[in-house]
Amino acid sequence: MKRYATRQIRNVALVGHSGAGKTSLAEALLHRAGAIPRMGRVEDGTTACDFDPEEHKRGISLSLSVAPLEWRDHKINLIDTPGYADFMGEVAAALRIADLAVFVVSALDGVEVQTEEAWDMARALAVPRMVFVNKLDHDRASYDTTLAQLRDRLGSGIAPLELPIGAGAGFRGIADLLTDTAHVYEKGVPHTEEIPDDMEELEHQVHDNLVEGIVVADDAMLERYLDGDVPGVDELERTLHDGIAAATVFPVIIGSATREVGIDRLADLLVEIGPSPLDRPVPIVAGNGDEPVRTDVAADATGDPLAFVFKTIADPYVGQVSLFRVVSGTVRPDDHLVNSRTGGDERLHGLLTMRGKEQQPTSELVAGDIGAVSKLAGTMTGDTLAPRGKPVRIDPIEQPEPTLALAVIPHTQADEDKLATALHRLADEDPALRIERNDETHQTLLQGTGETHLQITLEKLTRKFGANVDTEPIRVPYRETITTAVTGVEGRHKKQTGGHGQFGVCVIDVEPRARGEGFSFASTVVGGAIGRSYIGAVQKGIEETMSQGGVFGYPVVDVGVTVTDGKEHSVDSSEMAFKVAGRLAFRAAMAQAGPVILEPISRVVVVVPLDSQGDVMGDLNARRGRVQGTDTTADGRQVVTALVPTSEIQRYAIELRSLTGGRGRFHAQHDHYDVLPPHLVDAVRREVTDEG
Ligand SMILES: Nc1nc2c(ncn2[C@@H]2O[C@H](COP(=O)(O)OP(=O)(O)O)[C@@H](O)[C@H]2O)c(=O)[nH]1
Ligand SMILES: [Mg+2]
Repeated sequence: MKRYATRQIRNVALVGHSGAGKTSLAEALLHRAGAIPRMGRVEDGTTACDFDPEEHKRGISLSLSVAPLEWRDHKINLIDTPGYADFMGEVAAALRIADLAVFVVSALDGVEVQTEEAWDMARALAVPRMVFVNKLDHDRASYDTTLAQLRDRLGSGIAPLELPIGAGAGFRGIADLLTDTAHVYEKGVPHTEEIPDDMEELEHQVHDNLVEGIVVADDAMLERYLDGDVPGVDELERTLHDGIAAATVFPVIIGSATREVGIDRLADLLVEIGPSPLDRPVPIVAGNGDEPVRTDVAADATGDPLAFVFKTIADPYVGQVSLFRVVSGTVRPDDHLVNSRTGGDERLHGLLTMRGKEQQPTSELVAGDIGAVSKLAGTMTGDTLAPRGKPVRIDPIEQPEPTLALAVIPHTQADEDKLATALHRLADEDPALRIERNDETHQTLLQGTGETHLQITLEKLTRKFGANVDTEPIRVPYRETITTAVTGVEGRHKKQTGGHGQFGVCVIDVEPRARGEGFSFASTVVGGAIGRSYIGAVQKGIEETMSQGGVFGYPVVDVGVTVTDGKEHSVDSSEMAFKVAGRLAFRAAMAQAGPVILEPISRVVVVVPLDSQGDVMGDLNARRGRVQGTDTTADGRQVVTALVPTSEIQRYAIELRSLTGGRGRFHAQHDHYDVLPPHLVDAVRREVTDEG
């Protein structure tokens, strides 16, 4: 590939709902530009951007991928992203390094949930945006409906630049509203014609829409327009250009990825009006710890080299590959930079450009360009590499909260040996994945953003690292306690087995303590009825019993114990005997002291559209939840806060998604422990194993 200056680079993220045609559009752009000899198909698993077996199996993209192409003396770095709800973290990463986001919207399905979600993310980051309405060759495609939805759901500034000529199978070209010309396609190649007569009226009408969409970006022009003064084409184009860069105007163009209609026009537009890295300085944090200074750094190829790692790929053979954007300066193979988070030195051994999974060595990458490097020593996604002595950071990428978890159990010892490393490597590659060991329930937990995410993780675990696991539901960390005080309970351990016997007697009082106060132990034994070390042994026996499980088989908490009396034998007593006596006394006392199971309660905050608030609150009630309050966000969504038993929301990620058509979000956090209602105790109690 030729060398390109920063101003000739375009970093373009393709985003939108799953199935809209992003990966196909990337393929069509690569094909039109001659970067690939023939068009692959998503269905056949032959596209440049979907390359993982897990992606082929499902026919959907699961992680972002980068594919560069050359068009009219420019280098366009396409960043294809997944559109599936579980993988929005990948979209967040792509939006952080793109200078323009092309929203691909299917003219068949319209504006879908994940498109709106990604639009909100792009708006929050002030990323310039445009829309490509795809699949216009489809029989059920409707441009009018789609355009109306774009206006309705994405807000002001939607500026349709084009109209389709022909519909469904008869879709054959594009009318350009700014220049009043028709472009008719044959096998992906366009020729220019007059606008068909029967379209003229419609064209006028949409042209007015276009002008309205553009003039909103410029207050003075909007005022003149409202006074009846319609701006000329030149003025419109200039305003359009400024409006795109300012992320206030969003041009809409049209086509068909699989039929390769409108692809050249998209590429032209990216080159002509797409912002270059020069237009988009990157916010950085400079300075050492105490007094961080926030500034912007320009994409200056002669400046200090700075690289931002936005993606890590774990390859079991090659090792780790880090994808980065050169924020400023120029990087070359064997350059030394420092990881600003760790302070560790990193040498950029081989410098690469990526196209999907293919890697090409490259001799330099200038400011604004995207590349990769393998085998960095200690760098993760979200890290910044900077020159030594100039620790500069770029804010890490915001990751979605894990909302669903499952527990994994290795098949064999060999699998167990591989598991920890494999999980660690997968978590390095996938910042949305969290691994946790729960010492209370003795489970290894995978936490992710949804069922598909966790499923994919398990497949990768086996495919990439050869670790085979079973899964099981998460065990709820129930506990137990007592509700009334009991006094004078005796624990007597007496055994005569041939020679040496075992003897120990203790008498205890127990009382409930407040939630969270834990265990307390005291002795009121007087007159040396039992020795000091035996009292210690009683305490040990009780503490062991509490952690092994009380009458229902769960750890016992929040109990106060007092030893009041006891008996010892000069020959047969031992610490062991008093430990056993302590256990027996505690078990007996607990059984009389109104034992209950405590269940964890989570504080759940659910954000949903107004029209599903009723359903969501009803559902929370059905889960034994107690709604604490409701609120409204700035954009009119409802925020419901509730306390819900943790056992009832283990799979809430899946259930909320179906309850709200994917429009609901939630966050759950452990809040406190509360008594499990008596009618549920039998379903929850565990076999108590007394190995007394
Ligand atoms: N008819 C038609 N189908 C398309 C078009 N673009 C993509 N598709 C199909 O839509 C499906 C989803 O496409 P894909 O590129 O994977 O969408 P993505 O999830 O947005 O990446 C695939 O079956 C494609 O063949 C198009 O322009 N017209
Ligand atoms: Mg895709």
